[in-house]
Amino acid sequence: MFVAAVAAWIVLFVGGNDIRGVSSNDQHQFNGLRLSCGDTSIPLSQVNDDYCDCPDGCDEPGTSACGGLSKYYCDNEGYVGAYIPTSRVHDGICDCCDGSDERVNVCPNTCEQVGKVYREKMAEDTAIRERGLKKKLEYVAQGRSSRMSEEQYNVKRAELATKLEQMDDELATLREEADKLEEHKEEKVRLKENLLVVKRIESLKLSQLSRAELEKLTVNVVVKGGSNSDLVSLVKEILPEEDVSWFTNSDNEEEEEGVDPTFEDEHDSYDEVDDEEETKQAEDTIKEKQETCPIQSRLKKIHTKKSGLDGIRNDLRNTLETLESEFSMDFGPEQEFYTLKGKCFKSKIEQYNYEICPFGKAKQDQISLGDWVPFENNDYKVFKFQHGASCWNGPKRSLTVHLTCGDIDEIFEVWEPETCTYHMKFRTPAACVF
Ligand code: MAN
Repeated sequence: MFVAAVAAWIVLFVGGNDIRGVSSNDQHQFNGLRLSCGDTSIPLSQVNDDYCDCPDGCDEPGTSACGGLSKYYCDNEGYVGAYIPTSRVHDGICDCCDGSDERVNVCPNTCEQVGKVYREKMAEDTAIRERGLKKKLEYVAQGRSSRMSEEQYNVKRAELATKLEQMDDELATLREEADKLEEHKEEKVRLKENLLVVKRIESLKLSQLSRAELEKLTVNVVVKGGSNSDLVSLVKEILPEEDVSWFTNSDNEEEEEGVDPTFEDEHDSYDEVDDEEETKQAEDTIKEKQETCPIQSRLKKIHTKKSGLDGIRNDLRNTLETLESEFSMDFGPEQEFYTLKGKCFKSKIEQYNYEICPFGKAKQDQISLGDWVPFENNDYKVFKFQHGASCWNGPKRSLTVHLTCGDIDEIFEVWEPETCTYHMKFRTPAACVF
């Protein structure tokens, strides 16, 4: 009798008392004579007596007396333990796979079967994770070998900058030379025009005019004044017909309109002048061409060279910009995301074709879901795309891609919790962690 009493005392005070609905980790809370209950305590005999004594329901973990206030723990041996609200205890519905939430013989124990499926899934997940981790090592190696060190970057950048400077100097020299040649060419044209004026004045044959004719001309000029052409018509009025032939020649008129004979074809405008004039003009033309052609051909060469250099300069500028932007990009702490740059991943989910290009753009069919946003706050669990196509009466489209570990790169879920705000799940070896 005494031995039995001592044994009961030991069970109560040392432990081993199995309170229904309490996990083995929490059984120690019931190892005294009394249970703390709000500001006071209750005797242990009032635990699970189907009467709710404590305001937080902690005295009834194995009955529904306190409703949903407390939680019932199912051991679910063979599967995984779980909590359910105590309101579901003894409600005739089997919530725990071990059936312990209902009275004896109400629910079958299905934990072995459920556990088998669960274990298979866990084993599969583990295998995927292991393959993913192995692949991640390749991604890391690829990223590390492809990314340049700061030192390499500085050398390359300096090289490109120097080449650009050289190119700029060369282009400036060419521009200067071209400007000088253009000036020279214009000067020649001016000289030619002046020469024509002189020739025209000579052709007026003023020296052959009589005193009376000169007086008449002077009076006319003073009275009527005017431009060169006015002067020409004044002279025409007093000169005999044959002396004004030079002015009426159509080729000369053409020259007066500003056509530059220097750059005309071989057969230009001197065909119809008289013999003497023709010979003189021809000689002039040859002389002029000899003088101006080198300028023209040099200018042509400069322009060809300049456009070639402009092309090279643009390529250099682009290479430098790409180098700078790529170097400043964050590809993850181990460069594990570098491999995904320049690649795109597509998946048809419901009626839409989704495409993401990490470090680039994202699309829903042809609609932009936004441009890449660099990783923020060292958080490498999401990709973000922003400033996509505007939503009708709403925001610009944006996408948040949640990354999970996988052995392949693949979009596998998309949802749109708010109109035009998209979420996606993407599995990738880059997101696997050791
Ligand atoms: C399109 C799609 C949808 C979006 C609506 C908003 O149909 O981009 O995802 O919700 O436009 O008008």
